[in-house]
Amino acid sequence: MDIPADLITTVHNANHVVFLTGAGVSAESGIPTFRDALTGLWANFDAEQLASADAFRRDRELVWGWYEWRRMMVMKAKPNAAHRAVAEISSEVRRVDVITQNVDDLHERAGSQNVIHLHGRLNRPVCFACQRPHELSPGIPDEPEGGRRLAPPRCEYCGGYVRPGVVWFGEPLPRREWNAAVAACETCDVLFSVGTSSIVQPAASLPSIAARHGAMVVQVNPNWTSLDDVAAFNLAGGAAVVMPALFEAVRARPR
Ligand code: BV8
Ligand code: ZN
Repeated sequence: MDIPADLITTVHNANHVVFLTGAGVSAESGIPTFRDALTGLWANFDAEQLASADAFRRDRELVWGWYEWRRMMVMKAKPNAAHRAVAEISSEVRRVDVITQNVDDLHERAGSQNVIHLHGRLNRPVCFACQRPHELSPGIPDEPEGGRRLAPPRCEYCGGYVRPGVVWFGEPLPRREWNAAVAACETCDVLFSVGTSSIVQPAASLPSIAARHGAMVVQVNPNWTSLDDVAAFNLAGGAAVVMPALFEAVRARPR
């Protein structure tokens, strides 16, 4: 994959790089992208119908089953070359922030530190009633095959139902994570938007915030998104191919 020379120079000279990632960065780990994660029982739902508090109130076993199925897939998956390249580039750039919309832990397992999770995490469930964290039993419980309903656990403090620790549609993003993401975008030299359809707000507004503060915006996505018009470079390829190629090119530059 050819990386434009002036992009390599910009990254090589950058003091602060931000990676904003979406489901596409985990695609090559075998995790279906957000809009593809609807198979089996869920084939006739659209994501926004399942990823909401109303859906959980309407049918908590359907929703809990969907998230447990996704969590099992993540536990069985491995970080791919894109996650690893994002982690490794930290040794070449003074400051790197990883801001993810993903609810998996593949960036952490690839070695990235202090990952900012805008939309929560699959492995951090909380009580729907009192919001206290709930400890999941370790290991991969029996495989809820794609499409099984599962009864969510009960909160040990108040008896409420446990819900996935993710931000659902219509719910506000966690304030600390959102503020940290905006602050990083206001001072970075380069923002890479990797594997996101750039549809979900307010996450999709981050690249424009970075561009308004003078950052170069680079998109990595095999498909067109509305960000194509904002990005200085559109690297049309899979993240697991493009990101390692970028990292190699930057590392090959003499210091
Ligand atoms: C809020 C956690 C307010 C759950 C998620 C109308 C206009 C504008 C906004 C709205 C509107 N109506 C409603 C809204 C707001 C709404 C929204 O944005 N809706 C969208 C659908 C228009 N947003 C919200 O509700 C947010 N909250 O606004 O609150 C508020 C304020 C105060 C008080 C109360 C309320 C909350 C949004 C968070 C929702 N939760 N996730 C879960 O995961 O189940 S979002 C969900 O979508 C995932 O996090 C996912 O990451 C995210 C975005 O999807 P992508 O990551 O982009 O994944 P997708 O499948 O879409 O795309 C994959 C991309 O990868 C594709 O482009 C593909 O080409 C590419 N790709 C594929 N393979 C590869 C690849 N790229 C690289 N390499 C590859 N190999
Ligand atoms: Zn509780």
